[in-house]
Amino acid sequence: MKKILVANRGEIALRVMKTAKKMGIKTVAVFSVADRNAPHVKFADEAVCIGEASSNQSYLRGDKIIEVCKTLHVDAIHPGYGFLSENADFAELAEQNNIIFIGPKSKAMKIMGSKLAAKEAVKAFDIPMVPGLDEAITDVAKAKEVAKNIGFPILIKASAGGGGKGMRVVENEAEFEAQMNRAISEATSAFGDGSVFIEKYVTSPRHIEIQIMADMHGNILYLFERECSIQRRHQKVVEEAPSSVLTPEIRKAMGEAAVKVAKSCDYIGAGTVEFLLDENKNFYFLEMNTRLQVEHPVTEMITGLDLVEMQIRVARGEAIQLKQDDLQIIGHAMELRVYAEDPMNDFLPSVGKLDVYQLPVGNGVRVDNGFEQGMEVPIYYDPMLAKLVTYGKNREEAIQKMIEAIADYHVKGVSTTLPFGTFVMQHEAFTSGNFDTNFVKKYYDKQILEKQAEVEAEITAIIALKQYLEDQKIVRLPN
Ligand code: MV4
Repeated sequence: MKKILVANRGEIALRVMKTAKKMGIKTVAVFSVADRNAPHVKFADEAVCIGEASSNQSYLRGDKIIEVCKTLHVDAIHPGYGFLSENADFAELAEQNNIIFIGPKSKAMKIMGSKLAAKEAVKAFDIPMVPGLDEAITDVAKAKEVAKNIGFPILIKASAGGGGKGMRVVENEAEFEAQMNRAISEATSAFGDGSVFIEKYVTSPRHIEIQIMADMHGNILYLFERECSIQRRHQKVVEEAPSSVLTPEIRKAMGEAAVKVAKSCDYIGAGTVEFLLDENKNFYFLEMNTRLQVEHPVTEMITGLDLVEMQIRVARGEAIQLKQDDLQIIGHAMELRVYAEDPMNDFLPSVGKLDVYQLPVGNGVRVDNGFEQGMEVPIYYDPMLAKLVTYGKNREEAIQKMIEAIADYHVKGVSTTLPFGTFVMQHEAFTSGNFDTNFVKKYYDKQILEKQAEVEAEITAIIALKQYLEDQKIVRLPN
């Protein structure tokens, strides 16, 4: 494998190219007209413009990307996350053109892209699942009966869904039909597939996912968990590894269940198996994401592994040399997604120019970044600027480093989720580890950030005054 095309943009395109470069592999960037001067374009050995700004005309144009691969003699495509990363047809198209798709086979992508197909595939593997009906609702009366037997509240989910789309909570029998029809119409318009099914609604779960890595020789490892409960409307904001609630026994059970999920679809490469954990620490398989995830750095920090390097090696056909017992968790890692969004204004995208953009540096601080000072934040794509990752010997140290790194991260020109990160890191429910997926809804209020800003301004003023007085002393010394 001599040349890799990265079919993505922003921080993840850079992240992938850095590892390729380290491995002595040439890189090709593709870009839209909005990204002409983007860092991923400058970093790559070669770069090709593939279309207009909108994703539909650029980063989602699988046909154009394959053409670039053929013209530039590209050996493999890394899709990153989002865009074409979970598109089975694109993976197939690449293979048909003798280009390696760095990811699983399209068959695995197709199975896991459908929640109902995924449930069907794992059935034979004894994986714990939320009580429910594992087939699409066709008969409303029958579905109602099932819901009554499970007990309300129940959740109606879209089979093709993701990110909470087509999901509806039903509190009682009277609401059932109306909510079901909403879920069906939402799923139809969002995914072109109106299949929905029923599950018992777990009201205060933690969202914990297991990273797995599989090769073509039957080796499958689990690289432990990531805690992803701190999210806002299905958008993750803070992730960490390990989770503060898993015992070694539950970790092993979840890890082994994740490996079985991977086995059930002949998985190859990096994948993530999502679970819900209820108050009694029962875990349930939700779905599998067939890509490298945004939050993979926290796993890299606690395992010392480079997941992109492993993906590339596996895609080249190499066998994973590590055994499960070789792996251990060392330390604790925390990640904050730095979005160009305004936490004071309902997290609306905050576009504009990065008049000031200075990253924190230091021991245990990693920033996976895709922007530079002076750049405009384009309106066309996901507004994530960077991922701020900290690492410490324990959770307290990782949190403390995050608070300091946020203070050392200077952005002017757009609003960001950095102050929101400080709020999370200082909240008692977060520091104590006593939180679930309702954390943001339950505790966040923009007035808290307003207060936080006031306190910070006071502290800054006090520090400035102290410094001023110190300086006065120095000036006076010669007298
Ligand atoms: C659930 C659930 C409660 N009970 N399933 C949300 C997106 C999709 N990946 C699955 N999701 C959920 N499924 C049952 N049976 C609660 C959620 C959920 C959630 C899951 C993970 C992270 C954040 C979440 C926020 C709200 C709801």
